[in-house]
Amino acid sequence: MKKALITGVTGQDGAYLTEFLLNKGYEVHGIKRRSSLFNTDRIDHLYQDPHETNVKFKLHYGDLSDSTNLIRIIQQVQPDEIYNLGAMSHVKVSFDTPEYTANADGIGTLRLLEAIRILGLEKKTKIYQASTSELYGLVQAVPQSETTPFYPRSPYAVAKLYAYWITVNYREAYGIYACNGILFNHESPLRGETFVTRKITRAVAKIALGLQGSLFLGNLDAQRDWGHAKDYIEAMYLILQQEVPEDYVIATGVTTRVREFVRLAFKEVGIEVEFRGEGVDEKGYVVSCSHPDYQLEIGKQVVAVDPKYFRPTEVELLIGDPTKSNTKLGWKPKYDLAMLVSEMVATDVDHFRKEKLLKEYGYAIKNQFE
Ligand code: NDP
Ligand code: GDR
Repeated sequence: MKKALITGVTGQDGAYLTEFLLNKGYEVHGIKRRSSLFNTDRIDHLYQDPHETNVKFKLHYGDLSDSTNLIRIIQQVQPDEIYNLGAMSHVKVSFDTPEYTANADGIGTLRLLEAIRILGLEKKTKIYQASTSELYGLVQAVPQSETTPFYPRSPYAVAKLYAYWITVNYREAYGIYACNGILFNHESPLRGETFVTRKITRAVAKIALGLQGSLFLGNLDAQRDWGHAKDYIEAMYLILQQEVPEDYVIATGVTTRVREFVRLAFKEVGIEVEFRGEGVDEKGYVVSCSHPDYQLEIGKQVVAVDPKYFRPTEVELLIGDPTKSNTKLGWKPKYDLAMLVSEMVATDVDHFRKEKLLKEYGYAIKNQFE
């Protein structure tokens, strides 16, 4: 039975990958951070009581900033595959916490690679590094492929650039099976609430149900190549099953503006939104409302720009070229953008419909930070 160790197991991708590997018969070990509140919501349905026999999913406390901890866990587990998904993954927040981001996202990867060396596991343990389309940053050429030059535009992307190259270097220097998956944006109902897609689908649900007035966003012009996380974690697995370790772009090859994602999401609940104005004055207005359950007034403003969400340096256009992963890995996404938006909106509507019921029957709900 193969053993996998996943850092970032409590995140969006960690949750989907854990389920996927358990279904493949793996024993899965995850590293979770200590937190003052429970942080295992996304993997609770996979939890197995450690007191039982034949437990296939085990959690270890740890942190990418602590090499003693990483060495100890890897020594105990002796994994066949490590998936390094742990990271401070929010681009905007990385401008506020640049040093921490460099430590966790950059040096954290080095710590794992060094642990493999220190423990003499170079020939046993394969490692997947969660690289990112943010490496391309300021547009050099499109679509972006494995050979497009990098030009990172945030402390997050610069930290991930270090992680990318240290992975390549340890592969070349020590013969470790170490690979980068250069993944373009991927989303799902499990996406963190402050990334733009989930922020939009949550707001659409709340606005339709009368729980929120307007949605405030930053750059509506940014273009992203959005896929579904379920498809992308399969690519991670495939990358570690090849004969020769290599780096791969994982993307759909289709790009969409933030503004269009907003329009599509509102359309899912029968609300047509039209954008008028320019720059910070651009706003989205309801032009029709056909769903019997949602009574939004025509002309109501539901979207506005708040410059506080602008980034000091922005990545304007991402569109990936997945030719290599399509041909070499045989990887093809099953979801398109329409299916992704539909699933995300439906899940959030369902969630907030329940919250509304609780609220109407006298249960006080505290609003979350957005
Ligand atoms: P999430 O933000 O959902 O999850 C990040 C995970 O990393 C969480 O489990 C988090 O723990 C954990 N983590 C954060 N800091 C540390 C630390 N110091 N030590 C150990 N664990 C830590 O990210 P995604 O699942 O979306 O992404 C997975 C990886 O892929 C990340 O590395 C991200 O940068 C990268 N990536 C993501 C893309 C995307 O579109 N989703 C695209 C390309 C790359 P906690 O739950 O406690 O916060
Ligand atoms: P990104 O994702 O920065 O691409 O990084 P995010 O969803 O945060 O932003 C996408 C684009 O939308 C614009 N935007 C806003 N973004 C947020 N978060 N909130 C807003 O209100 C808002 N308004 C407009 C952004 O400016 C940006 O252009 C994600 C993360 O998962 C990274 O970890 C990963 O490496 C990359 O995707 C690929």
